[in-house]
Amino acid sequence: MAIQATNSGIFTVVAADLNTGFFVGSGAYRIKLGQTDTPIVLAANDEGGTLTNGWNHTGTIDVGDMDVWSFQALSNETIVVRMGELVANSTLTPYLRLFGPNGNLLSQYGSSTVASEVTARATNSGVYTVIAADLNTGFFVGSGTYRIKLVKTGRPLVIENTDAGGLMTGQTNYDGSLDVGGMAVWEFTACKGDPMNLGVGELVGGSSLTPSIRLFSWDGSLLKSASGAGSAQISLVAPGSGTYTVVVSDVTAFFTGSGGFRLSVNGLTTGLKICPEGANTQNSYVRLTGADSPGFTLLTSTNVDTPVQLWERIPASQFDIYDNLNYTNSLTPVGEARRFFRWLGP
Ligand SMILES: [Ca+2]
Ligand SMILES: [Ca+2]
Ligand SMILES: [Ca+2]
Repeated sequence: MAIQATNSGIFTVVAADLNTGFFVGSGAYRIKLGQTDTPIVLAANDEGGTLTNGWNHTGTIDVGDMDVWSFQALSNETIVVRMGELVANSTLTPYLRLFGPNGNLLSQYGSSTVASEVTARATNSGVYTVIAADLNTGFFVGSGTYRIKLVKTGRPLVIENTDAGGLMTGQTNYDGSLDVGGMAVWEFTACKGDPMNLGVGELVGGSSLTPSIRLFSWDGSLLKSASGAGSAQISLVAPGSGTYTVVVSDVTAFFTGSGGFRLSVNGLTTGLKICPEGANTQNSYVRLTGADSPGFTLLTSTNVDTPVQLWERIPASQFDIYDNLNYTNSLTPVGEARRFFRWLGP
């Protein structure tokens, strides 16, 4: 059972038997509470806890079990969570529910026998809760092992060495493989006006994979998505300067597809970028984006010959939650019209 509390206080659960309505049954049982915005305490040999952005977690749903996972999200971030059974044709019907910090159910899916996806855009910052369970024919009789993965826009992204995804490095091709219910994620930085060309195609022609590509803006909004039986392409001009997120997944009906894929891009990269944002007679504007290198300090000066000790320091605290810093450079007095930036290593 699932309810949303209308009052604060002590709630009471009565667990009993209802065997054919005459209370003749008996037996040992397991009972578990999942509560939003509440620390998760795990029993031995159970699964749940913190979902790491980009990481594959695994668990087991025993009959009647549910695993409680949670993570922090910031307002406006887009959240995607996928779950897939690890053993093909297990009785598990993967069932996901996503709850917001205020306890509202934001998304749920349990209609596929093999995989599930829930997605939402955060309207509040706080702790989000995901309940992974079974919905086999509606009577919770299924069980099995599963994989679960969270992807959300915004950093950091943590990817296993054995998994595809992460920070784009300027390559044109990234190969990977999607198991049922899998998902791969990359990030890159771009300046407003930069061309962004992305394509995904199955590596084995005619595989069950229906490749899908989703591109999210630095502010968490979905910019564009595309899918196809064998391939899909996205082509657009960056509408702003910042960190972009790319999600590759399968969108076969009921998420039953799987297979190898190749993501092809126009040399997109991750890292600090200094993006011109225009000028008027008084000021020029730049946005610095992608400044997430730990221990590095960004320095600026209007005179490149100034000794490095005298350059103005821009601490990480001046960057916003998107790792962006909007910088206004006064064009007056004359001689201030140029501004230089440099990284200082740790
Ligand atoms: Ca479990
Ligand atoms: Ca199944
Ligand atoms: Ca296909």
